[in-house]
Amino acid sequence: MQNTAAPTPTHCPYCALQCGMNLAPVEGGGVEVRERTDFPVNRGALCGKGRTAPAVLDRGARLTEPLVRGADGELAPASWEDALDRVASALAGTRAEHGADAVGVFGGGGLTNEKAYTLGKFARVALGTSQIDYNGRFCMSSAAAAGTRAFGLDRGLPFPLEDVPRTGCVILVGSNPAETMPPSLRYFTELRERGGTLIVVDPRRTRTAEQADLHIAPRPGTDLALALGLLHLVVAEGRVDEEYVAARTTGWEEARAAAMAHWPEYVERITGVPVPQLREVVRMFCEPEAAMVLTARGPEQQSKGTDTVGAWINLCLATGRPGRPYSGYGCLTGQGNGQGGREHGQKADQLPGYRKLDDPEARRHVAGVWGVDPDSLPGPGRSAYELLDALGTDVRALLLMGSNPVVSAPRAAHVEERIRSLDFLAVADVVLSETAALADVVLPVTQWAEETGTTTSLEGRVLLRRRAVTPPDGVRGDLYVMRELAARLGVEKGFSDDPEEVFEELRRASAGGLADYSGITYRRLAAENGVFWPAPEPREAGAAPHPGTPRLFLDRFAHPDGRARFVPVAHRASAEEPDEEYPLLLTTGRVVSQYQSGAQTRRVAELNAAAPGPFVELHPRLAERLGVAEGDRLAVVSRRGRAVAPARITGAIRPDTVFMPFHWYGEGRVNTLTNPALDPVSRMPEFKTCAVRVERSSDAAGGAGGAGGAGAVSGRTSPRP
Ligand SMILES: Nc1nc2c(c(=O)[nH]1)N[C@H]1C(S)=C(S)[C@@H](COP(=O)(O)OP(=O)(O)OC[C@H]3O[C@@H](n4cnc5c(=O)[nH]c(N)nc54)[C@H](O)[C@@H]3O)O[C@H]1N2
Ligand SMILES: Nc1nc2c(c(=O)[nH]1)N[C@H]1C(S)=C(S)[C@@H](COP(=O)(O)OP(=O)(O)OC[C@H]3O[C@@H](n4cnc5c(=O)[nH]c(N)nc54)[C@H](O)[C@@H]3O)O[C@H]1N2
Ligand code: SF4
Ligand SMILES: [Mo]
Repeated sequence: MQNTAAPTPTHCPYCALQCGMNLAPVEGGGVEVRERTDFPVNRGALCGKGRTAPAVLDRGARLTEPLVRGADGELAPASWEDALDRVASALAGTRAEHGADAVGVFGGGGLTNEKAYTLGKFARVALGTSQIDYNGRFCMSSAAAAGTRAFGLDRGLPFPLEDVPRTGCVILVGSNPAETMPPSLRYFTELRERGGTLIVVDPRRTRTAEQADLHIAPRPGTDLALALGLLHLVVAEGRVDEEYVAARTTGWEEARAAAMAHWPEYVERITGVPVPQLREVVRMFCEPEAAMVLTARGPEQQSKGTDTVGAWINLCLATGRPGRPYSGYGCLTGQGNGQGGREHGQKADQLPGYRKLDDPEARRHVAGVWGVDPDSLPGPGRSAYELLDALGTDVRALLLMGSNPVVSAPRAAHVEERIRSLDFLAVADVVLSETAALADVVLPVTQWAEETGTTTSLEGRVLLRRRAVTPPDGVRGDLYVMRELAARLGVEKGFSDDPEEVFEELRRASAGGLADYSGITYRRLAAENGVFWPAPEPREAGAAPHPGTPRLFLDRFAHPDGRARFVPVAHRASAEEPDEEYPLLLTTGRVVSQYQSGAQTRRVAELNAAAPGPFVELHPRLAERLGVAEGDRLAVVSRRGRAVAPARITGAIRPDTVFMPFHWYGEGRVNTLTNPALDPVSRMPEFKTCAVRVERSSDAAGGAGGAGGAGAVSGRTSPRP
């Protein structure tokens, strides 16, 4: 296919909002972004990342040929045949010597549904390994676990964003859409214009919090106590919706008893939020007919993230919100395909259609679609951090597709050391990320505008991305990589590099599952601007297609009895609390002009100019106590290591807390500091809370001034023994 004259309607490569955009060919090759107004979610608006996304298509920014590490220890160009042979023989060799579970696979929530589905199948069928997980574990896994527990089903938003302006009150918990999904802000602006109120819960007064009617700034890691204190007040003030609780839920008595143990004064001591503010939140949330709680990574990336989200869901259930019009609980999923990426089998415990790998009926169904014996499918594997932690010991070879863990994983220096100790690492990526630079083989793959595929947005809306430009010679697709590797591992059938063919198989594999896509086709997606799952195929031939399900739970929840479940939860401390040696709390997050590990956005000049490097946000009182001035180089030290970046002094943060964004490698890598303490249910690491001390960095040799490495690191300089 050549560049066509008409612009191609598609979606942004980055976040879960999946803004619609048009790509128009430009003279001399390539494409530029044009406004696309027919997609209702963003109605043409884009943030800077979406606007500049074509820059990463340029040859200069990306990989255009396979790289293989030679005897001299350096990565050097190779043919596709040689690169694929080398990967297949290394994976097969490891499997023969150490067993199938010595081969690991690590995926990403940015991969299309077709890729994520194929990666899960590749691990279980072509490699026969149980050792697969993905970066979504670091993202929304706590909300997913809590949603499944309470409602029997996890779809981030159980209603479309267009419902937000029609509700009476939104509590945004640990979410900063002004930086992380700017075009979505209009929904909150419109809410307020219509007379609704916005409450933001964030230890920092963010650009989002500045727009709120009420900003609550708890200590990081205390949202669980906060939600319990609010529920306590709801009960004490007689605001429970008894009729709803009786008709639509189970477990209220235990959850009520647990909340009553959390007195407002006790909650004030834990969270730092004054009791009158707690009362104000309860009033604003309970008075309107309709209200919502939306969470994002702030409360979720905690070693108690599942219970924390559970506590917010309990508050919603007690006040009769979920399953009522313009009401309920939702999670703002993060990555481009963060929703679909967690439904179709790249997760350690999962089969397509949001099925469970340990469910015999699910195994039978999916094995039937795959044409394999159900008993040949391995069982559940390790979660993402546990998998990374096992590299070089139990897991000796790794295929990585769609993640850059050397920057983004918790306790990253340790993870980097584990990755370096592998017998063999293959990375498929569009750029030479810091992790790809450590690989034995790097496979350069096509990206969003160069290929067709589906993503599922934060609303649960399945969308079609369309190919708009011809990829450079020397680049192949992820589906091609998996097909070719499977063939070299002796599995000739069942792997296609045609995305529509893969989607047709995914439809059958998902049929009857919670995330049922069987009634969705490429043709429908092209015509309908997306379809909300579940959308099962009608049983009778010739029947009208299922319209999709924008709003869930209106009649029943997804548990067998149709009721939502309260889960009794109680406050507990974070895995690491401040002490004399590490007296401050560190929390982490994002800035608008960089995306995730920065692998893509640090290669875009305009974005780099806007956000050139890491920084440490701290309160003026703390700065004064430490004798720190704006721009001073600071060392932030935790039990796991030390990161250096310039000071940014602001009254917008709590004096007991410092904040760093996580988009950079090098001395400013904040994940050198973060704590891999895991939530017992979701296995989410505690990215948002750990204990640190802050010092002026006396290390004058640093030189880089906190820029933190704009490009990729060089790989190992000597071959592995
Ligand atoms: N520009 C940009 N946009 C992105 C991304 C990106 O990297 N860059 N990534 C995408 C992805 S994958 C994701 S997951 C989303 C994430 O989207 P968000 O969740 O909005 O992003 P974060 O900045 O990680 O965290 C949100 C807020 O949580 C606050 N917070 C920290 N600790 C706590 C706490 O203990 N309690 C509470 N209540 N709040 C706390 C932080 O101060 C921060 O303002 O963004 C998506 N969009
Ligand atoms: N301290 C701290 N750490 C965090 C977080 C935090 O809030 N604080 N947030 C966590 C969260 S929510 C997330 S989602 C993770 C994200 O962290 P990562 O998993 O590192 O995410 P990305 O930087 O998006 O990495 C994606 C990689 O895949 C490549 N890529 C993009 N598209 C494709 C494709 O189609 N195929 C292939 N093969 N490669 C592709 C990109 O170039 C990039 O190198 O970080 C987590 N880490
Ligand atoms: S908000 Fe997200 S989807 Fe929209 S343009 Fe920005 S990065 Fe892309
Ligand atoms: Mo994420």
